[in-house]
Amino acid sequence: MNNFSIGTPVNAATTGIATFAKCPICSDIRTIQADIGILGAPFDIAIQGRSGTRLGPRGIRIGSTRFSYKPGGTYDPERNMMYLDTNRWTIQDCGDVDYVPGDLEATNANLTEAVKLLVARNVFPVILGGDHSITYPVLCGMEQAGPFDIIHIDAHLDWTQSVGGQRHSNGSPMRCAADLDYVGDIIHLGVRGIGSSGPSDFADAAAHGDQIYSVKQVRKEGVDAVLSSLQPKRNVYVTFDIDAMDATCAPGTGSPMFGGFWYDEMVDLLEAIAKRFHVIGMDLVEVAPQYDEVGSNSNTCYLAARLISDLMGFVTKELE
Ligand SMILES: [Mn+2]
Repeated sequence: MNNFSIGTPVNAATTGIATFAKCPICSDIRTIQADIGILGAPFDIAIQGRSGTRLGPRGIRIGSTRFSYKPGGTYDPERNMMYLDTNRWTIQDCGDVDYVPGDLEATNANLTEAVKLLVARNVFPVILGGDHSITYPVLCGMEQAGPFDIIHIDAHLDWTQSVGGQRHSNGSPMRCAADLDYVGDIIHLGVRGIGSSGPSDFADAAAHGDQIYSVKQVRKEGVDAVLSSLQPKRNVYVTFDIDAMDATCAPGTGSPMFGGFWYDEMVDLLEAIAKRFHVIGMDLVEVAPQYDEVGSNSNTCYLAARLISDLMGFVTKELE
């Protein structure tokens, strides 16, 4: 969306409406015609630790205004490639899914329905969380896109049985995902540190056939070896918890963890995922901008926006 200008608009990052990467707004998801649809899920009522991810989509959008996709694409000098050419790819920001205060079921139903609408219209969903409980209702909305495998990038396993009887907390999305009959294999990348999943949860995940890799294991074995635990060319959904990244570059989250991935190695991983599999959708969750603003720094929001943009660029490049 161009700013008003007597001459050619500059559209500087600090101006205009802060849609994702300042992409055009889709005002009615029921009639969307786009290749990629950005959709916010600003809910954090299922979080166990520090709240705040309800402001995640807004924070990520503000972080993303540093990018502006344009005709001809954006140049990556390291790869000598142009990415996300707006003449080739239509990316629209669908706004947020409505949140019903205190009602996880009604809120999740809204999210599932919105994702179904995107899938039915062949739009690649990019979901901005929200706490990690949003992934299960997103996956429910992805049923028509199944079967598919899942790549789960996270400091935590997220296979917790229940938290005080609540099966849909932010500690349980992968256990819930494993119950869906159109979800195939699951791999977890980045698991480390303290989480709500205990030894029996890890045993359950292993019994389901999940492959679990810590950051150290990914580094030791290499990206190709780790990704070879999934069949190539299959459909894959990517769910990305920002706490997979090291706490020093991603402090703006409920449970930041040291010993995480660095940006450069994550970009290589995302590129390898896009080349090896057919990525059909993604979410990025657990960004809590409140904890990010030390010294007016919004690194985590910017990092999240950057990682989403990188994966969108790699995925679309494979289809050009
Ligand atoms: Mn998680």
